[in-house]
Amino acid sequence: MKKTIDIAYNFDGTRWKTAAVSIISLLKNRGNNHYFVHCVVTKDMFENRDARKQMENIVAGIDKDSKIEFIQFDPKKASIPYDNNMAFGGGICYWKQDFFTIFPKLDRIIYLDDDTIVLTPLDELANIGLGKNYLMAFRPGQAFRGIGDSKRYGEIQQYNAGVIIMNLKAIRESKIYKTFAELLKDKNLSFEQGLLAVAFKGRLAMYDGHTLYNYRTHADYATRGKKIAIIHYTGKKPWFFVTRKMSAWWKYAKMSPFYKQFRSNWIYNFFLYISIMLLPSKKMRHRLRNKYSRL
Ligand SMILES: [Mn+2]
Repeated sequence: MKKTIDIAYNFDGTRWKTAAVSIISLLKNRGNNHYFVHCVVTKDMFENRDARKQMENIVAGIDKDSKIEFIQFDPKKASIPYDNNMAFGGGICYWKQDFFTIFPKLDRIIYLDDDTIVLTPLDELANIGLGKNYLMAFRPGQAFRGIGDSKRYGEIQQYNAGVIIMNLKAIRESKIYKTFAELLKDKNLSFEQGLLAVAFKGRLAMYDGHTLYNYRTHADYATRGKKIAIIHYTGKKPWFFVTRKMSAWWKYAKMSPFYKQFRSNWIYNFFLYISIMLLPSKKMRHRLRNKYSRL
C-alpha cells in the first residue's frame, strides 16, 4: 500500500496563491507518494470559499489520491501569546510550535513555507527516524536577532524554519510546549526559530543528506555541489523581484491558474522595487514595499 505523507502549510488570505505554487511543485514531483496537505490558515482565508475550492481543484487535477484540507487557526488557543508579541510584524508562519495540538492524531508532520519549491519526493523526510529529537531541520537559520544574544543559552543550533520535520508525538508526550510562553518573554529570541531552538535544545537534529537550497546563504556552501531537493526563497521573493533560482519558481507558477496575474504583478513589483530603492531609509523602503506590492 502506498503511504500518504502529511504536509503542513501556514498562510493567510494574501499568500494562498504562492502556497498553491509550492503545492503544485510538491505534487508534480511526488514520485510514488501521495500527500495530505494540511493548510493551517487565518480566518479570512478559511472563509474564502472560492480560494479553497480553487486549491482543492489544483490538487485533484494533479493527483486524485492526494488530499488537501483547511484548518482555521485560533490564536487564542495557542501555547504562546501572539498579540503584541510579533517578532516580524506577521505571525502566520510562526504557528508551527502549536502543531502538536493542531494535529492531535499525527505523530509527525513535514512543514513547508509557502515560499518553497519541492523538487524531489519527500518520503525520505517522512520516514527518517527522529529518535528523541523534537525537530529535524536544515542548516542554517537565525534563531537570535543579533550576535551575542546566545550567551544566556549557550550553544544553540541554528536552523532554517522554512522546512522542518516535527516530532509531534514526542512534543506532546514530553509536554515541552509548556515552556514556550515563558521563553518567548525573551525579546532577543526570534519568534519560532529562537523559541524552538532554545526549547528544543539538544533535541534538534540537522538533516544533511538532502539539500535545502537557501538562496540567501552561499549557494555553493548550502548545496556543496549536491542535487537540490527543496528551494526556499528566503528574503526577496521570486514573485516580486529578481532572485536566484527564480526560474524554478516560475516553472511551477506557469502550471497554476494564476500565471498571467503573477506575471503582470511581477512587472509592476519590479518597477516598484526599483523606484523604492532610491529612498534613503530601510524602514521607509520596507513600509512602501509592503503597502504597494501586488500579489
Ligand atoms: Mn520562507
